[in-house]
Amino acid sequence: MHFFRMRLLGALLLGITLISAGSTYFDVLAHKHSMRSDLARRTQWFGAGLEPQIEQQYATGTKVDWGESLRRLRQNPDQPSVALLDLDGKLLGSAGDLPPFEKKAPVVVTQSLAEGKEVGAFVRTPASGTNGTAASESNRLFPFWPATNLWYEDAIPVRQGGRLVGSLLMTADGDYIRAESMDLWRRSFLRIAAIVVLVVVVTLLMVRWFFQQPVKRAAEWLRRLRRGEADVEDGAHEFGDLLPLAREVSSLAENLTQARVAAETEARLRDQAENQWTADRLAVHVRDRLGGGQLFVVSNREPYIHMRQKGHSECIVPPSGLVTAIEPILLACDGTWIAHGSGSDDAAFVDEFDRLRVPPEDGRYTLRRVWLNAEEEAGYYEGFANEGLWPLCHIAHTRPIFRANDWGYYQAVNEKFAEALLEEIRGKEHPVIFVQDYHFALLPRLIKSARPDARVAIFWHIPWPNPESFGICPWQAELVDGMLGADVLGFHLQAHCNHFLQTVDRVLEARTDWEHFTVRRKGHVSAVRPYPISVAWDEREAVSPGAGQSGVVHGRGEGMQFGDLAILKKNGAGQGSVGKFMDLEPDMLRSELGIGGEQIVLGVDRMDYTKGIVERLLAIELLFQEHPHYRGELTFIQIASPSRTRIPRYADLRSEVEHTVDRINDKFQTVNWKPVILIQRQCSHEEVARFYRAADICLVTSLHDGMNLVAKEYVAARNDGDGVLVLSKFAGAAQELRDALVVNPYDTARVTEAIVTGLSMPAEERRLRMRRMRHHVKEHNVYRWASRILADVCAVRIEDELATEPLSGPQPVSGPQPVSGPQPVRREGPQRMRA
Ligand code: ADQ
Repeated sequence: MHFFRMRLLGALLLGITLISAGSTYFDVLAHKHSMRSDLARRTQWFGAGLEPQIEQQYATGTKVDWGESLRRLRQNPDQPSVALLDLDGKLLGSAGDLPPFEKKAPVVVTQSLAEGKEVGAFVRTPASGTNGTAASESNRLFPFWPATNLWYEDAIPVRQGGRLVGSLLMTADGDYIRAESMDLWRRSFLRIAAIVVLVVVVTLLMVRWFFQQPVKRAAEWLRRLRRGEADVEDGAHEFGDLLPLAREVSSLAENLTQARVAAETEARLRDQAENQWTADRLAVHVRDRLGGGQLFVVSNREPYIHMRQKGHSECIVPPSGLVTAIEPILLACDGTWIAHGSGSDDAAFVDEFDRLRVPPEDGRYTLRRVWLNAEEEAGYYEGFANEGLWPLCHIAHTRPIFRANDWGYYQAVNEKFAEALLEEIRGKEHPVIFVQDYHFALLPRLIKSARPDARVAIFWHIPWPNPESFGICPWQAELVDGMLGADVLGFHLQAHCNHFLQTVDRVLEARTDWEHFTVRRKGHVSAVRPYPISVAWDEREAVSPGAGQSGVVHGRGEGMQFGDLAILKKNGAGQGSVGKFMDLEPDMLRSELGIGGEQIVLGVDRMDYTKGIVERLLAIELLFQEHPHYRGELTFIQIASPSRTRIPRYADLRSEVEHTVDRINDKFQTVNWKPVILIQRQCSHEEVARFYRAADICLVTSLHDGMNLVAKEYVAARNDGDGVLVLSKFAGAAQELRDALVVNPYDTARVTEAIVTGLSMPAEERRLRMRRMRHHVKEHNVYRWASRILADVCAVRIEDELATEPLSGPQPVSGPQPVSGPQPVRREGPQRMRA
């Protein structure tokens, strides 16, 4: 820094001095020139006035005392000195001080006589003392230069009757010109010195304020960051005005922090020989498996939604488990995510191919938006998917509605997505395609028929019912055939895989292999496997149900499914910021909500009839009825985000829930206590996490659920090792979280009993159960889920299949291999096949 300052100062001094000296030099030159012209002009005028009078005196023919005559004519001592010389240069007379020229006439005189016209010039003579002031002045400044005097000499030829008779010489002292020039230099020097000092001081201060101090602070921050003592977010303001640099360095630092956390995690995992998956490990794993291939994800919901709100655009991240699991892979492999562009401002952010790079602040993979009109959305999404397939697959006693019109839209939208996907994979060799959920049952077949070289997986996020139930669907054969276009079909549970194979057996001409859990149809083999989904596990041991990205809003949109709920609150906690909320005391939450009771029972769901919200409320009502000592002591909080509000069944559910809550509150509430608090909105990650940490019991009473992420999120959030989970036996999660209090949600008395058991459970048992559940969720997190399904689809031997196509007649069964994960339950008896 010292060296930098010295160089800066040197450059400033040199630059300012050179510029100022140069400009002063030209000023002085101009001034000198004007003074010289002025002196010459004055002398010439004076001579021009004298010349006629001299010639007049010559004309008289009398002898004239030229010395006396010139003294008379000169009158004023300030006027130039004057001399008259004859044709030989001999002095005839003079007035005033003259430069010494006894031996030789001045050059101007000789020249004027030779040419017969007036001649003037500046001359220097050795300092004579006649004009000592200016000469000594210059000597003082430049003592090594010989002292001289400056004169202006002007010679005018004198004629008598046209004949040249002599020369009139005028000499003017010019030393004052040099003195004034010197004075100008001296004043300029002082001015230059003042400017230099001022500029240097200002520059040094600016360097100090705007550069040196921010750099010093930033360096200190980087040092602390390196030692792990500072946060990445602190960095931006340490840089002061060097903001663009701050952004780059902050993102570099963030990457470094992540790399360090990943390295530490890996080291710890190696040390503990644990089988824990992280986002980084998943990214590396999938990149290896993909080789040169590219990954394409298709889902109805997009990972970034642009919404127009209050006149400005906002980017929302739905913090779904899907985004958490899939995004690290796309970030690492630069793949493409194809989804419905559902945001009100989505169109404003895409290029001419409907693509944009995301995350918005650091585009690392492509989001391709597919546009749907209102009829398509109503028919495909609300109609066929959510009024038809959703109740069809959930045994929750809501009648599925199948309309031919909706089916038409469902087919059309699947074709639309297939077209978009085919456009994206054009020219790409062996692309890997990962299709999400029941919105796209037809997509795998559509893709595979056009691009047999593509590897396709589909994951079905909801249950697959038994074949009798599925048989209600008039288009069951088309749906199952569409799905069998995939190489890998994933469900949460083995039971769902079994149901799917049974359905295939019933509805299609296909060969099912119950030993390897594969289906061969039209020469193509599909593997059917369970991949129980999970939640992200943050190494800092906080809940992180969604991936965090700075600069965007983390939330979920109204009516979204599978964690697709819109939280329109800024600064949602990413994985890095969760820690800040861990300090918030449950007591604070109680006082914020005005909760009178000591204990909290919690429910978190989309407002969906499959989640058993009314059944849960009935159990709470029974609790207060049968166990009055909980009145005033316990509060039940239900967070229910509005979902699919345009569908009548959902509107009915909402009013049923509200009436039930009102009834319970009317029955039991007191002045200081409200038994049930119903929060009907979407909450941010950190809000949900706070509720999870404050709840003594989390109630998950789904009537039927593929997995249920709330159960796992609750466990992941309880980094204090406490809390009790009451879990429906009809939720997929019950297969894994054996230490929950498992209940039948239809059995109200048993649910109430489980709540009482949970509330009175000894702390030791609570902690033991929670420890076991946390261990399971940690090891079976969402990264492991994604790694398994993608590893399996990448391992599919497409080449073998392509080589043997087209097939005719029944073929021997051989599944794609190798396929990881637990082997399916083997059925007793001979292998069942259906040709
Ligand atoms: P869903 O039925 O939508 O998805 P579920 O597993 O119940 O999903 O998870 C719901 C998610 O939404 C959780 O992440 C939860 O935190 C969040 N959530 C719920 N209410 C919220 C609120 N008010 N505010 C903020 N967040 C809220 C489908 C299947 C499930 C399966 C998932 C994943 O129905 O069985 O587990 O997909 O495959």
